[in-house]
This record gives sequence, C-alpha cells and structure tokens, in this order.
Amino acid sequence: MNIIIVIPTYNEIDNIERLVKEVFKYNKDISILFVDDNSPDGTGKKIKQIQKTYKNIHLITGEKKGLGEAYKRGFLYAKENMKADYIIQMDADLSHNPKDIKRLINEIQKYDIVIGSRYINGGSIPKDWGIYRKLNSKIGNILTKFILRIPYKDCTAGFKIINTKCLPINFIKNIRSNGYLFQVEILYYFYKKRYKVKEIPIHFSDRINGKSKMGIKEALDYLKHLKTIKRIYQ
Ligand SMILES: Nc1nc2c(ncn2[C@@H]2O[C@H](COP(=O)(O)OP(=O)(O)O)[C@@H](O)[C@H]2O)c(=O)[nH]1
Ligand SMILES: [Mg+2]
Repeated sequence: MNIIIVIPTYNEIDNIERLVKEVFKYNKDISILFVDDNSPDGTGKKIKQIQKTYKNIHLITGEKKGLGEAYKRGFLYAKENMKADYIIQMDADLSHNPKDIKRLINEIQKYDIVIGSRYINGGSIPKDWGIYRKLNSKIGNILTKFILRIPYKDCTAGFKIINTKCLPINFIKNIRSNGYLFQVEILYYFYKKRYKVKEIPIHFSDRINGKSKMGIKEALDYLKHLKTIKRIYQ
C-alpha cells in the first residue's frame, strides 16, 4: 500500500522540521510530497536539507498560483510519478495532528474518502479562535451544505485520505477551484459519483508558527464560486 502525504507549503520554514519528525514518528511506511511555491522564507531550501536525513521526502516546486493549484500539481505527481494508492492531504502548520494519520488510514479500507472532521461529535476547533474565524468557518460550512445539498458536516476540511482510484487524472486536471473551494469541489464530486464518504472526528489546532493565508477576499470568492461548482457537476 503506497501512501503519499501531499503537503503544500508557502512560508512554513519554522514548521517543517517538527512536522516531518512527528509524521515519521507515528507512521513509518509513508512518503511525504511537499509542493512548495518558491516560498520567499526559504522553506524549499529547508526541505532539501531535511531530505538528507529522511529518505521518504519528495519536493516539487513551482510558481505561486494558490492552494488549489498547488494541490492539483501534488495530486498529479503523487498519482502519475509516485504511483500512490492513497493520497493524504494535510497542512504544513501542525494544525492537523500527525497522530491522526493512522486513524485515517485505518478507516480508508472501508471507504473511498475519509475526512478529518471538526464538526462531528468528538471533533473540535481551537477554543481561542476569534469570533470572525469561527463564524467564517461555521457559516461557510452551513451555506455549503445548504447550497449543494450534501450531508457532510465539515465540507472545507483540509485533512483527509483519498483512494486514488476515485481520482482520475482528467478529473484532477479539471478541478477549477482554489482555496477552501478546492476541498468542496472534491467532496461534491465524490457525492455525485456516490463514492463512500466517511467523516471521523479530529481536533483542529491553531497553527503553531507563521500566518494563515486565508482572509476576506477568499471568503467572498468562496460564495461566488459555490454555485459554479453545483452547475459543473449537475
Ligand atoms: N504551495 C502553496 N502552498 C500554499 C499556498 N497557500 C497556502 N499554502 C499552504 O497550504 C496549507 C494551508 O494554508 P493555511 O494558510 O494553513 O490555511 P488555513 O489553515 O486555512 O489557515 C499550508 O500548509 C500553507 O503553507 C500556495 O499558494 N501555494
Ligand atoms: Mg492551516
């Protein structure tokens, strides 16, 4: 079973080493594919340094075109070049606990996609998240469920495992969404294809170092494009 963790990075230099250590502490037979968009803080260089110590680390670099584009490049590379059976999607900022990777892997045997969900029983978001961030995430999820009429609780989750059999190359190439919508577009595709979707509870921690790149502009873009997704996969 070839499992690749795809991790997009942009200015995550202070998180990389700890992330890699923790991932390999809890998971031995796994590879990491970093997709770095030439981060100005030297994240790419740091990854190259760490590659000397750990053998299962891969790096592709490119021009910065947003999170969705980085994921697309990562998914294509993991599937075509690395022959991944399963792809795990995860942030670099340690808001997704590397300990939970095992739980995702255990569940995927019975499902096509398993989502680390903040909004089912047992899951949680950081207690100290500001009101704006909380509302942004919660309202975003409620609107998404309502507009797309899908039954999932956490539609924008960025921590999941996917069976690559359900991800044809052409589908990946044609994903149009960026930012949080990238997550929604994949989920909606799985829903429409009647693939087996499972949510398992996770605690989502606030990023340890660095800044989040999601703001007001992304939130507005999100609403605008939700309906487009609905139309495309109708
Ligand atoms: N390669 C690449 N990675 C990105 C880009 N934007 C964000 N990321 C990475 O994607 C992950 C999610 O972004 P983050 O800022 O943590 O979003 P948040 O968790 O929703 O606040 C992190 O690992 C970021 O470093 C981008 O344009 N290119
Ligand atoms: Mg994050």
